[in-house]
Amino acid sequence: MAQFQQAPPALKNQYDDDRVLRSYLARVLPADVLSDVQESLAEMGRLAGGELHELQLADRLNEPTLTQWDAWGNRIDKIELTPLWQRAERIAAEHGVVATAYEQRHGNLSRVHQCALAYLFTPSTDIYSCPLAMTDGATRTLLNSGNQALIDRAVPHLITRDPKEFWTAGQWMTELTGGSDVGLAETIAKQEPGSNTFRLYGRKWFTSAIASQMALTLARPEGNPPGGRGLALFYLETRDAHGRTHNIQINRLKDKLGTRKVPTAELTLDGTPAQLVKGSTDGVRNIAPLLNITRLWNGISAVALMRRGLALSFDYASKRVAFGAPLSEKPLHVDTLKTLQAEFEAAFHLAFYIAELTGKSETGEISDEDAWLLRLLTPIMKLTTAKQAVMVTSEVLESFGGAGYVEDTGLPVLLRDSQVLPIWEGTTNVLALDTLRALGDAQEGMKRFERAAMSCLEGVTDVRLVSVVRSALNHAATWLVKGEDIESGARRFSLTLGRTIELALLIKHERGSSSNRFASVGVDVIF
Ligand code: MFK
Repeated sequence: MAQFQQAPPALKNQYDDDRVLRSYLARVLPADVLSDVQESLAEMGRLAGGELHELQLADRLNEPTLTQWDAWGNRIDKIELTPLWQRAERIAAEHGVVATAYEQRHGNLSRVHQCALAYLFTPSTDIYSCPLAMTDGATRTLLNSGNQALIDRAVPHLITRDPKEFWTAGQWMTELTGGSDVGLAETIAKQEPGSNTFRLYGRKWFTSAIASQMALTLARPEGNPPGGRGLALFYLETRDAHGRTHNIQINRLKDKLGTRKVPTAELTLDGTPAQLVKGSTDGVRNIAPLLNITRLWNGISAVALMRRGLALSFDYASKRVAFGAPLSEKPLHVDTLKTLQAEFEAAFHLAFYIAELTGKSETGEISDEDAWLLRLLTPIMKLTTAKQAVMVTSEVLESFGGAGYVEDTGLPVLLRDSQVLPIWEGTTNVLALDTLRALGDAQEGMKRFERAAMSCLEGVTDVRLVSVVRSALNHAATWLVKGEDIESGARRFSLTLGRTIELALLIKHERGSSSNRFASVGVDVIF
């Protein structure tokens, strides 16, 4: 008896196949820069759609392990990464997924190039973007600190393309007392007499990617006052030349809903040697550059996971026949996918706009107004794209019917991994409050935001598009003027700003490029 066989979804070269990324790069990169970066992106797209994706499916059931004791009773706290992650680390180093931003072959556009690499790399590596994000953030933080000894010691490792020399960095902030409220941290730093070295004592409760060679962490030098200002930013190396930890006990790995390849640990620091990075106070302020870079990675990862889900779903729609025709010929199915595609495209343009502004900020080519906008839009982008990723990946699973709910299709991990995006690096509510702070004077800040959004529409003649943006801006501004219970409305307000600027950027892109396939869909579904 002939048996029905269902062809599974397949991936092509993930760069060649990505109309959104390609049309964006064609708009923002000068022709010579585009031609220079294309080979690296096509190669990453080939890996992501081929070798890495196959390895990801084969690696599905593997997880990192912690071995606390050796056979002879010695404490070793050894972490073993899965084969996918071991390969991902090598590829990340060789292809400069962090380094590209710092080599600056293309000035401020190097950040866009690097984010495009990260976007292609992320969805085939089960969130290897986590250690890379922290590595990138630590590099930026050390460079900004001006601490030349630490820069000379660590940065060459963080941005090398040689896998043997490559280090990743951890970011240890969260303690039992404070996840979001970092200022409550209890870790104490005791200075060694007659030395610049401190010893750290405390518990870190949620330390991602514990296999890193170094970490930036917060601790309170003895005698400092409570709160974030009394904390200081410290640099530490996790192990000695023999692989022994520097007085760090790894108590256990977290049993998480998703990001299961990420070895996230609970730690006890019991006299861990550490160096001050910048002054002996204001740790929260001094670690902020790291937060802003990892929030950018959060957004890039959000759009990358959306894109992966949609690439698989669009491919499957052409293969899956039901009720007499492929799903790609069913108007309701196509409408559903287009709606998701519009969400993804809007999120994509906001995330990459932050990459553009970050690049300008890093090379000192940013205007005061754009620096203000970067500070405001970073939390807005993070919170908006993270919510979109959870929604889109959930819908992607549904677009496969029951297959989307079955583990060995490799689909459920998309939703599980997306669910971390609104949580880590600041929850939606924490970032909404940060948005209010970054806005500054609310009325004046809103006017500046309006100017930024409306400048995207210059030359747009479609009154319907312009009026949708204008009415969303008026809605937000009117709510601010009322001044009622600002804090309780902060999430709705921030999401309104996020979706408004996304729409404005989507329109700007469609006006500036040859492709306008989804513009009209975008307006309908974004509002
Ligand atoms: C896929 C890739 C994603 C990456 C994966 C990485 C995995 C790592 C997982 C994690 O580590 S998750 C844990 C992440 N934790 C957070 O993101 C903390 C969330 N909480 C906040 O962001 C709070 O708003 C904050 C801790 C900053 C509040 O702390 P405080 O002690 O109340 O500080 P305060 O007074 O708000 O800010 C202190 C200074 O920092 C102020 O400047 P001044 O001293 O000049 O007044 C702030 O303006 C400044 N500041 C705070 N956030 C800033 C910032 N400056 C610039 N940018 C920011 N984002």
